[in-house]
Amino acid sequence: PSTQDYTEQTVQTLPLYLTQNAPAAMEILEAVEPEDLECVEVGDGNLNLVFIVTNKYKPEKQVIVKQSLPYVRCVGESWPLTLDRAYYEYQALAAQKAACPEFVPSLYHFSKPNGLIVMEYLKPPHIILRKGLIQGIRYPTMAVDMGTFCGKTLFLTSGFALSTTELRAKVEMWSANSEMCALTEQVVFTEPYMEATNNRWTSPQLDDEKKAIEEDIELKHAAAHYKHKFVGSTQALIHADLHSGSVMCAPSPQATYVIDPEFAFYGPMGFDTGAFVANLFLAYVAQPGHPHRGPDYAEWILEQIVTFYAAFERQFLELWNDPTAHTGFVYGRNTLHSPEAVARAQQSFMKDLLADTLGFAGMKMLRRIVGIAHVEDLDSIKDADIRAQCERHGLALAKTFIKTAPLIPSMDDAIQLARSFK
Ligand code: ADP
Ligand code: SR1
Ligand code: MG
Ligand code: MG
Ligand code: MG
Repeated sequence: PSTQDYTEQTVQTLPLYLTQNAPAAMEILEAVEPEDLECVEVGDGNLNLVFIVTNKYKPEKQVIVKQSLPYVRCVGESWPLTLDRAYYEYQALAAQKAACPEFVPSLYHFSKPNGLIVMEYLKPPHIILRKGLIQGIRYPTMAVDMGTFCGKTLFLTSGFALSTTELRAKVEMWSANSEMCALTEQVVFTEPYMEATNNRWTSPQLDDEKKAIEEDIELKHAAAHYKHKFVGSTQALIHADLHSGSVMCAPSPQATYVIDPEFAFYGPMGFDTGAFVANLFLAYVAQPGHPHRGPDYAEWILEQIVTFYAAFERQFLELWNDPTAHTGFVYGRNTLHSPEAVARAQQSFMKDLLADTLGFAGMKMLRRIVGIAHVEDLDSIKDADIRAQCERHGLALAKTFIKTAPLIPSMDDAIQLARSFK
């Protein structure tokens, strides 16, 4: 949409906007007029505005309003960014809800010109997973839930479930989210490996580490391979920003929701599994900066990485083994039907996917330490020497993943590497 038809909402304007434009949201709110509504802005992400809207007279009746700004929020108007990201977020939430309804919030309203989505409010005790990990919360089913989410959304939107014609139509539609892909290409795959004004790192402690990245030909070669794969692979509809700030959890009873898929497009499956694993590894390497939690919590995080990946593989293979789900052309059942042929195909596909997961995980870890956008797990460590030590650990692990992912036989071996690099 052009910015002409766009009105940036405020806590003052939003009640009238909803009353005039969003009947389904008003129904959820059980509200009839603007005066019934109260709004607060709570956005803490890098890109957008987020409001909680409450019915003053029925305070349990609440919704979330998320609105794109015509620029990158954490940078300002100097970095314009398409309002269309709200359209792709809305479409991706709908597609993910269809594939995995249990872990995706409900949608109530969408306006393309305003880049505005109204969705289910995930109330306290739901909090952002990253914040929960910083507090030292142990979530009993989060890792399995996230494995299930990735298994279902990646399998069911891919050529394992779709015909070639269907897949190409989806690829065409989602390819138009290219401005968001370009942002990722810039801040994840390119700038961290060169001198760029957007980059930042703990300085002077990591100055030598940053220079070494720029001069490491083997690392830059491997990074170029993953960038090529990010741009050229069209395996599945991926979330494409699946860090621990895109997950909301409640501890007990445990609940898990995935939010914020505005970067979604048809890309490599391993970019999602890798992003999630990367953010757990970052939480792990940050543990010496949060000593009050004790060493057990660091081990708990590593266990979650293995549990997540096992649940992902289990869910993915369960769908592959189900003829009502495996209806697509990839390893089509008409040609590959003997149990030996299927076992071989599954083994080889899952081996490649593990390598992609670890390679992309390395890319996502490295960018969070020397690129533009960091993670609170590390940034909240006040002592710069301790923080730099944690970040060195993260960089060593990231570089090993980027350079040698195909040589790491299992996720158990990957967490063993994380332990051994201390
Ligand atoms: P951004 O794209 O700017 O990163 P997010 O979608 O991640 O925006 O939302 C920013 C914050 O708003 C989240 O970290 C969370 O605190 C809050 N939020 C977003 N969606 C919801 C929701 N459905 N329920 C509750 N809080 C939400
Ligand atoms: C300007 S970079 C901002 C980052 O925040 C988003 O959530 C994505 O991770 C993006 O890379
Ligand atoms: Mg976010
Ligand atoms: Mg976002
Ligand atoms: Mg990341």
